[in-house]
Amino acid sequence: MTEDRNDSHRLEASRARRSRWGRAALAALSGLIAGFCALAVAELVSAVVRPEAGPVTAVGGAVIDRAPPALKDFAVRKFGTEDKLVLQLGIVTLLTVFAMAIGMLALRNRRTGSAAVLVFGVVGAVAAVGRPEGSPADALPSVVGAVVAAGVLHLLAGRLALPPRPSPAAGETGEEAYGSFDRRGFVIAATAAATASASAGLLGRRLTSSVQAGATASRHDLVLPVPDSAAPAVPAGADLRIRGLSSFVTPNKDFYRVDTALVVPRIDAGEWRLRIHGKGVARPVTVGFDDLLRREIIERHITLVCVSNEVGGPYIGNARWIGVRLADLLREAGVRPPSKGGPADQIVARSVDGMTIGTPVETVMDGRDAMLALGMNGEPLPFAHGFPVRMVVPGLYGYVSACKWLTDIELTTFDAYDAYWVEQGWAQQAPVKTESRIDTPRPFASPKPGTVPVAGVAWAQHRGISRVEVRVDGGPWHLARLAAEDSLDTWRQWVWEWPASSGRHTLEVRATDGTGATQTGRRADTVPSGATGWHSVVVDVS
Ligand SMILES: Nc1nc2c(c(=O)[nH]1)N[C@H]1C(S)=C(S)[C@@H](COP(=O)(O)O)O[C@H]1N2
Ligand SMILES: [Mo]
Repeated sequence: MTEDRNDSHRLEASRARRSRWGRAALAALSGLIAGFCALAVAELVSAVVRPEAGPVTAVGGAVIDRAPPALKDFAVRKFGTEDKLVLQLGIVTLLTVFAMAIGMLALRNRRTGSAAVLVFGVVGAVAAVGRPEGSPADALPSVVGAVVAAGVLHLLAGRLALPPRPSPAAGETGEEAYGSFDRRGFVIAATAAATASASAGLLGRRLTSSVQAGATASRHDLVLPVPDSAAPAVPAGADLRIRGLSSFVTPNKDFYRVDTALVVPRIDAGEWRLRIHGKGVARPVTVGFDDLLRREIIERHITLVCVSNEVGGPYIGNARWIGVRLADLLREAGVRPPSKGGPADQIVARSVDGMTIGTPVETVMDGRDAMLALGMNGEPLPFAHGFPVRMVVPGLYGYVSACKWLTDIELTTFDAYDAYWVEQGWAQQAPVKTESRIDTPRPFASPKPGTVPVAGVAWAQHRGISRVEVRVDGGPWHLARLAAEDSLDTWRQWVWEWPASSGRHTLEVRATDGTGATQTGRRADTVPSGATGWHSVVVDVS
C-alpha cells in the first residue's frame, strides 16, 4: 500500500515536470507563431504602403545608415554584395530569439507578453518613418503587424493557461492537482494562426510583385535609342584575353554592386521624372524618360570604381553606358559652373530611396562625358544598377558621382549641404586615385617555373594610364606591356612575362597615370577618400 502510494507520487511528479517543460516549449512556439504573424501581416500591409517599409527592411536600413563607415566598409569587404543578406539574416535570428522569450513571458503574464510584442512594433515603425525617404504611412506595416501579433499571442497564451487550482478539499488526484491546459484548443488556435499568417505573407508577396509588374514591363519593353555619338570601337588590342585576367568590358551580371538598398527600387520608366532645380538654376525643369530619349544620345565606355575598394579589391567594373550629357541639361536649365560665375558648386543627386550623392558642378561641366545613363552594355540599366536612370561621371568614385534610381538634382554648395556618405565620414570630394591590380596569378597559386604571364588592370579614370611596372621580391621594377588604350576614362590591361624560378615569391604592381604621377606605395585606408598602396600577390613557383 505504502509502496503504491510512493509510486503514484513519483509518477505524478514526473508527469508534472514533463507538462511544465511541454508548456514552456509550447509557449516559445506561441512566441514564434506570433513573430511570424507580425512579419507576415507587415509584409501584406507593406505591399500596399511600399515594400521598403516592412520592419526587417526598415530596421536593416536604419542599421546601415547608422553603422560607422569602418564597419560598413568591413561588411562590404567581408560579405560583398551578400552583406545585406547577412544583415537581414542577423535581424531575423535576433527576432527569433526574442519571439521565443516573449512567448515564455506571456505564459507568466499574458498582458506583459503582448505589450512586449507592441514594443517591437514601435521599433519597426520608428525605423521605417526615420528612413531618409520615410513617411508617416511607413509606420503602418510594423504597427498593424504588431497589433495583430499581440492579439495572437494573447490568444495562444490563453490556451496554455492552467485551470484554477482546485481547493485541497477536492482531493488530490494527479491530473487535478497540477491541472492541465486546453491542449486541443492550443493546437487548433496555433495551426489557424500559422496558416492565416502564411496566407497573409504570400498574399503580400503576390501584391508586391503585381505592383512591380509595371516597372518590370517598362524595362522589358524599352528599346534603347541608337546613339547620336556612338562609343568609339574598343581597339583590337585593348583586351589581352589572358586566362584569369578581367575582361575589358564587365558583363552586367558580373558588375559589382554597392548600395544601401535592402529592397532594390523598381520604378516604371513611364512614371519616372527628374527635377532639376536649386541655386542658380534660372529655368528649373522636370523631365520624363521620353524627354531624355528625344535628346542627343551619347554612348561611352567608362570604368566605375567604389571608394570602398581596397587595394586589389573587386569593386570596379567597366561598362558601355548610353545616355544623355548631364552638362547639356544643366546648361539648358541656366546653370553656370563656378569658374563662369555660377553660385552653386555642388550637384546633389537624390534617388527614389532617399540616397543623396554630391558631385562638383565644375567637374560635371568641364567637358568630360558625365552622363545620365539609361543603358548598360546594350541593355536598359538592370534594376540593381539604377533603372531607369543613373548618373555616371568619369574620374570620380561612385559615392560622389554615380547616383542610381535618380529622381532629383539640386544645385547647392558644399558649404551648405553634406550628402549621405559625407555625413558618414567620407570626403566631400573624391577623384579616383591611380591604382593597379594583379589578376593573375592568383594569391598562393603555384605556377610551374619558366615564363609566367603576370597580368592585371590599372586605372586612373580621366587621366589615363601611361605605364605599369611589376617587381618581384622587392627587386627592380620591370616595365609591363600595356594593352591598347581605349580612352582616358577606362581601365587598361597590362601583362609582364615573368621568368619565374622555383620558390615563394612576392609580386607587386604600380601604375603611372597620364600626368606622369606614379601610384603611391604608401598604404592608406579606404576611408575617407579611397585606398592607396601597391597590390601584392604571393605565389609558390614549383
Ligand atoms: N541610390 C543609390 N545610388 C548609389 C549608391 C547607393 O547606395 N544608392 N551607392 C553608390 C556607390 S558607393 C557606388 S560605388 C556606385 C555603385 O554602382 P553599382 O552598384 O552599379 O556598381 O553606386 C553609387 N550610387
Ligand atoms: Mo562606392
